Amino acid sequence: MFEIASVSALEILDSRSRPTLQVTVTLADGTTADAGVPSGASTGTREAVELRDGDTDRYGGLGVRTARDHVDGEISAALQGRSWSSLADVDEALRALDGTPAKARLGANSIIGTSMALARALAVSARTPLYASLPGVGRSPRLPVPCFNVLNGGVHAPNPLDFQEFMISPLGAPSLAEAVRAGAEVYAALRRRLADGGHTTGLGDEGGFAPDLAEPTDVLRLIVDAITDAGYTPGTDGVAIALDPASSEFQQADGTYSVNGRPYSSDDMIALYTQLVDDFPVWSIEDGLSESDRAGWQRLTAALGERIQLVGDDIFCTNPAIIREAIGDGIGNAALIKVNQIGTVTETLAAMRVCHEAGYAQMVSHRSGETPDTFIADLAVATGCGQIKTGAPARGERVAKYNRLIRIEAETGLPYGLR
Ligand code: 2PG
Ligand code: MG
Repeated sequence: MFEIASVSALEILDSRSRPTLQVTVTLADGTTADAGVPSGASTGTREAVELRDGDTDRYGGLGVRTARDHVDGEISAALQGRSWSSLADVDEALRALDGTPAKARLGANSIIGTSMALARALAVSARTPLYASLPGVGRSPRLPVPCFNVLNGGVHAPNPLDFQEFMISPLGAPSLAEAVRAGAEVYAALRRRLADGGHTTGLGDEGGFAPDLAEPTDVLRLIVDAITDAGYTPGTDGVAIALDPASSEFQQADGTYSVNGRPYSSDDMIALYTQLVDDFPVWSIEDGLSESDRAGWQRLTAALGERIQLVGDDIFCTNPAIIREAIGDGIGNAALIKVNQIGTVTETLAAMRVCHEAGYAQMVSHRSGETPDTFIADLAVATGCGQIKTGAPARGERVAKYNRLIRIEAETGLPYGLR
């Protein structure tokens, strides 16, 4: 049992220079802990609601003072002065206090910040690392394979590339530390390739390069070359490639997808992905089709689900009920897991449990707008899901998560790799 003395919030900046919340929870035993709230750009329509002030005189309407005031006022008042038996108890109370299906009243940003800070405070109070204190989902802990987003496009970069994320996954690495090394070495080799080819080496929102390239196959060729340059084997024995096209963002009003100026039907997209999987060491594709293209997703899963991982992000929104329904419909074979998409740590764990029970893989994920908060590193380890994506091996808010994983590996010696 524990008691909460206070909950408070500050409006701080995220990695994209937009306001977000830092929430602080103080327990009655004096323990205090913070959490930084992440924020997406390519969001699913069924995500829990991120509350923004809409006051265009401040931060172009993106201020979070209303959400901050909800934390300092209603949330703090509701959680004080009684005892609680678990994080799940408090998360359920937060959900009930909000009272809307998508946390639209108090804001998912207020609620997830409170939930994360409380989870951390409970770990500190118990003198346990966060990864050892978080409730699991029925699997032993392990170090996840990091998926480094080395080349950015879509809404995360001002280049003409429609696909949002080109990631490298050191599946064949012997340890997390060696996986991080592979990620950084390939990243350096890719920078050299880009510079030698006369491209800019400026970065996108998640720290990957953002050159003026528009053709996905051109990017894939460069990445395969960079993997080889760095002395690794392209493929699942060495360093493989994961894509997040984030296709909801380039689906047109008529339902077709626009890739490098060409229109593709859902079936054309499936044919394109099949070709990419034939020609390149692509082992995972996230949001290959849009969140509204359920029939297309079913055909994509039938076509490629035995060969590669098909991850649902926008179409699942880390929502246990939505994921359960999609599993029944034969959509995808893995889920992206983002804490702020659903709005509490407990519901995030429930979403992972639903996946685990159905044999769907899970990849824990950052958002494109981040803080140096490393919560998701501990979450990935605690749940033993085996996969995490948290941007390039560059930029402080991304590297903080990878460095946290290095620390956890050093402390625990837990096994590394996919499940
Ligand atoms: C995604 C994410 C994270 P955003 O689409 O998977 O990379 O982007 O946070 O902008 O939704
Ligand atoms: Mg995505």
